[in-house]
Amino acid sequence: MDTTKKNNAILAGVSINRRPAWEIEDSLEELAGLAKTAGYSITGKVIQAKGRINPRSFIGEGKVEELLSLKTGSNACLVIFDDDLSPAQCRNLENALNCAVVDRCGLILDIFNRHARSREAKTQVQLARLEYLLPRLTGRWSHLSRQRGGIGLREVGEKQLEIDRRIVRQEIYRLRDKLKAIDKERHIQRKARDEIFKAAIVGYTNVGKSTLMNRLTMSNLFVEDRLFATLDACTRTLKKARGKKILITDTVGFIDKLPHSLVASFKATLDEVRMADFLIKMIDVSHPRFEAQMASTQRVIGELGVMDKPNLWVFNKVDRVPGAIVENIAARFPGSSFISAAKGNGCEELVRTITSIQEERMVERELVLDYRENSLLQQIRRHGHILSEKYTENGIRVLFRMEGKRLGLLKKAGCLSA
Ligand SMILES: Nc1nc2c(ncn2[C@@H]2O[C@H](COP(=O)(O)OP(=O)(O)OP(=O)(O)O)[C@@H](O)[C@H]2O)c(=O)[nH]1
Ligand SMILES: [Mg+2]
Repeated sequence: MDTTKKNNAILAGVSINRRPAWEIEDSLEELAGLAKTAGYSITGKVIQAKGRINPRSFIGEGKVEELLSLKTGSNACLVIFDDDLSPAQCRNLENALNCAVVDRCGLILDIFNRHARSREAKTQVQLARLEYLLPRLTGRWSHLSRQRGGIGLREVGEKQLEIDRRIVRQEIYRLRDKLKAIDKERHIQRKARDEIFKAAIVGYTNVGKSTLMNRLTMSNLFVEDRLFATLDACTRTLKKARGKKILITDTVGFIDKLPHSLVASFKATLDEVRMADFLIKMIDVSHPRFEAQMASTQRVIGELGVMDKPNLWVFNKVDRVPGAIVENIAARFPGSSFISAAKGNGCEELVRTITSIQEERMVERELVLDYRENSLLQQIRRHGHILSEKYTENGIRVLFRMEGKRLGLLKKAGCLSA
């Protein structure tokens, strides 16, 4: 769906499984943030507090009536549901309300589509969108426009619809193949970096991940007060005074109810998180529900299967909250870091923490290297700390500290036994 125009929209939320009212209000507020990012003005909202889900129209008939009059009164062109709608529910609602209806997933896909920059992100988003749209292609608004190669709003007949579906399916296969090829390239790039300690910044969208990345790596990545500013994982070198090289990766933000198709197609990006040695779990401490952010972050980390990785909670935006509150939170989450990525508070300390975590992972080993194996000595220098170096009859006796994972380098060269 094309949402580039500034348009009026109405939000709709339902209390499923007796969720408390504040939870729905919060979720709708986040939905409003998403809608704003997508270029909409919110002109009203409807909440169905009780009752069962209507399989036909998701909300009850009375609520549909309420939505219709609100929509007409406020001149809205779109109704955005906070929960997943089935393709049939979406269709029925569109017919009843006589306007476009989209759910949270559809809206997120739309935002992702507009924020995608790299070839990889664009391919991932396009695939997720088509998978989302395929069961939703209807005569009322078929989304395919072959001329533009994109997706638009257009009325079509049944025959055209079948053709459209076929084209979408073919396109899905093509994009999957393309992603596989990109994934291969990535794999090769990652392998080259595999020997270097890598920390990934993860967390809810808009918490300040890219701001921290910019500070730590002196980069100039795009930062904005909007949801999903970053869609591409980006890896750079941590700039610091001493020690071994450390890489930092900025990642796409998390959000509750992220479309499954998106999670799947962002596999390559999220693989960066899986490959990391260490996770910086970032939270916006100034967010009224920062604890819900912590829970979401834990959940996604669990889903990615990286719960066991060494990690650190980093509470950002301390400049936005009174010191007493920060102290209170610090007492509740001992061992966490408190920073302002924008202002720089606590960032040097964070760098020291990351460095010491890298150093803690090092083990001590001794080796006697043949004088001809100069390149191995260089490898040890590059990836570890040499404690002593003695020139003996048999070769160079080196005592060094190196990360356990990197010892593979030397094992491969036959210098170290397992
Ligand atoms: N006051 C304050 N604002 C901050 C701080 N860190 C980041 N911000 C602001 O928060 C907003 C989001 O920052 P980003 O760095 O884009 O956040 P992100 O986590 O990368 O967001 P996504 O890429 O959209 O998931 C921007 O407006 C930043 O200027 C901070 O320490 N203090
Ligand atoms: Mg970002």
